[in-house]
Amino acid sequence: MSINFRKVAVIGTGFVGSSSAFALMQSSLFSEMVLVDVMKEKAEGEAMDINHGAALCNPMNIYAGDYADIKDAAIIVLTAGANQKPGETRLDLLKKNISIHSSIMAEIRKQNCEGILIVVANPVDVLTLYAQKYSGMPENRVFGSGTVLDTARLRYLIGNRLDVDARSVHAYVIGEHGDSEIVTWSNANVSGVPLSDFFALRGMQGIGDLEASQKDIADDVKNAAYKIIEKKHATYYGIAASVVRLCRAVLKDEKCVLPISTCLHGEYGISEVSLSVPAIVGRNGIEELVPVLLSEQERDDLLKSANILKKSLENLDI
Ligand code: 6V0
Repeated sequence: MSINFRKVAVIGTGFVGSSSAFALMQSSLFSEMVLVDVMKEKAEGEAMDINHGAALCNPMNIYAGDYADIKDAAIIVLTAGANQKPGETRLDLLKKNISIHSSIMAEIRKQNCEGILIVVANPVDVLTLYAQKYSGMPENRVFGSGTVLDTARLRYLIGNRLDVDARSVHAYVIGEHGDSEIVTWSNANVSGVPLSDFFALRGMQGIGDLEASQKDIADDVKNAAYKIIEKKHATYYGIAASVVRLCRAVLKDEKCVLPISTCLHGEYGISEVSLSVPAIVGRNGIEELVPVLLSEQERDDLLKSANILKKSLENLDI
């Protein structure tokens, strides 16, 4: 069976899956969307609701289906799994979600999917490694949303602080999508102007301001999910927009550089662990990892992040 480039599948129709489905409907990227959930009624209800919205803005065929329906999808978005409760870290979800994903991988494997699999459920780095090993799909066609959302949060906060469009800010969050993530301050810039110069340009003189602002911003990025979960029990709109961003990069073969999660094989001195680094994303999924220059401190922190993730793999049969 060949790929239907107008079709997307979303597995898991909780907060993240349904928000992603709604955002994908509005994106006009696809004309067909199948929703799969172990609670079939939930998927059916979401399909009905989103179809009614689609009738007003972007007619498409949205339905609840099962795994046979994902086979020809150009992109499969995997959001199924427990979410964080207040006080829980993403790594706390590991045992529950590996067990859910082990049954999902068995289903995906049977379909011999030729499209792209985007893992979103947490802990996204470990579940990406798991999917790269057990989905039966080649490694380049499976990746995690990784720190795309964290990077959006970072760019939003820098843009907000400097009163400039977040899309003109160039900076990445890399490493674990979680507590050990790293902001690559050493190469951060606004439209090619180093951050320190841009701070001065916007009237924030003095290195003290810059360092304090960087620390505040990095903390806010790291704690964003905890704060949102404390207030509204789940996060979903930011990740839904990240899913659309990734789908657009793939579908339109954009070859856009995005910090997605994938298994490293010696890059940055890291092996056999999945975490986020900037990569060129296009029709074939991951085309190439981009070796961004890091400071010594950032390199050390990336290794620490990799080690934390590696430790979380101990006692798991991956
Ligand atoms: P939710 O609202 O509890 O939805 C989970 C859905 O998965 C439910 O509808 C379940 O019925 C379904 N489900 C469970 N088991 C299966 C199965 N075997 N097959 C199919 N469907 C199943 O959670 P929510 O939508 O809030 O979060 C989903 C996942 O996304 C969690 O792991 C979150 O931590 C993660 N997030 C990841 C983000 C990222 O940046 N990568 C951001 C936000 C949340």
